[in-house]
Amino acid sequence: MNKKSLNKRREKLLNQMKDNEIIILYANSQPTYPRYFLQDNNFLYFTGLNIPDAIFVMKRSNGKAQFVVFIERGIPEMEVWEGKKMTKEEASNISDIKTVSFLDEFDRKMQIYLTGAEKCYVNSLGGNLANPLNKQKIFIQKAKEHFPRIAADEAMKLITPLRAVKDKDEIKQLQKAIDITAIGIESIRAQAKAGMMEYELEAILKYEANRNNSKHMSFHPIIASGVNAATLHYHQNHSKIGANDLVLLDVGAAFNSYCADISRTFPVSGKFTNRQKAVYSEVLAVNKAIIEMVKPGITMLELNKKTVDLISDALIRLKLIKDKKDYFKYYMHSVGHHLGMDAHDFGPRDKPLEPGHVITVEPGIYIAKEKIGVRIEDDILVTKTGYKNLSNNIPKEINDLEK
Ligand SMILES: [Mn+2]
Repeated sequence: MNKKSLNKRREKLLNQMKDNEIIILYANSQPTYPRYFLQDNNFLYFTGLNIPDAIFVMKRSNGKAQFVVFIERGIPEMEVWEGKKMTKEEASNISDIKTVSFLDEFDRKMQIYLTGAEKCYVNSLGGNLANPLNKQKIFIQKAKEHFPRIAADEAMKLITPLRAVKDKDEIKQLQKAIDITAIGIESIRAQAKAGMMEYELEAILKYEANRNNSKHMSFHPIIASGVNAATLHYHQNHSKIGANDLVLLDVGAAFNSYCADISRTFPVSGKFTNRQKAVYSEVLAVNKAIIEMVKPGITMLELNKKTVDLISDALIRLKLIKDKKDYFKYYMHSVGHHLGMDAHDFGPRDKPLEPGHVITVEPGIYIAKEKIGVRIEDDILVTKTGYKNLSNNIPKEINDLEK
């Protein structure tokens, strides 16, 4: 991440805050075995630091920002096990934050920040009684005991509008993630054969992603053949692919924490049956019609309403329903979501889309009794005049999918 972007983001964040307000963003913790660390995207977005257990704090007073990032202190005896920790100088250099302190100084230094503060925004404050308290909530509890005047609020309120609008740098990284995913999908289509296990196709995707500069997936890939494609969040990927099956891929590689999210559906035999072709054509027509509608001013809710309308008509043509209101038996999700550092990124559903928003358009029809599930998903950038389909190069026309 370049320093200019990081500073711009922090400045925009500050502009959303009032005097005597603090925002505290926690990095994710180092997980125990198998030690697969993924950073908290809000922390990453404002600091550029991909290290566990750090904390970013920014306070606004007299219109000015005061900020610090706390990092783990390296313990020489642990180095042989864990390697070297990032130093203060390195952290400062990456984040362009001048004040870097060690975590063991957190309580003492926060005393200074909290004195006179009125409100404290924290990430991941959202409530779920089924979960244990996280570090954020424990901090707020303690802060309120010592400083009863302080109110607490969810930081996402301030962050969502910022993260929803992607800058040029972010679009580039998203495009890269999509292009890597395209290589994976192409390779899967070239190698898929009846009799293979779905997880073999998963292996091809992950191999191509890793080979092409993506360290991890955006989310656990869905590789669903036959009837499995009618289970929306099928993730086991453990069935044998049948000779006449359609294979539904809902997959994405991540690049520098930016997530692609693409769905394609193809016949493993290289030839659609008539019925599969009929269903596929209807979904493809909806996919294209909805993409055409994307422009500043329209809302995700409006796009979904139109999708329901178009799919209902299609379902009648396919003789699956007689009454339009029964559409939900074959189309149960909504047409898309914002996309960015999170595969389901932060962005408004009920407010107008703006240039710089990136959304998915992913209509589908799912007919379990016919072992057919079709979803076609593209990643769409909202531009000043309309849209740009970032996944335009990934084949979805019937001619291109048949061999
Ligand atoms: Mn999606």
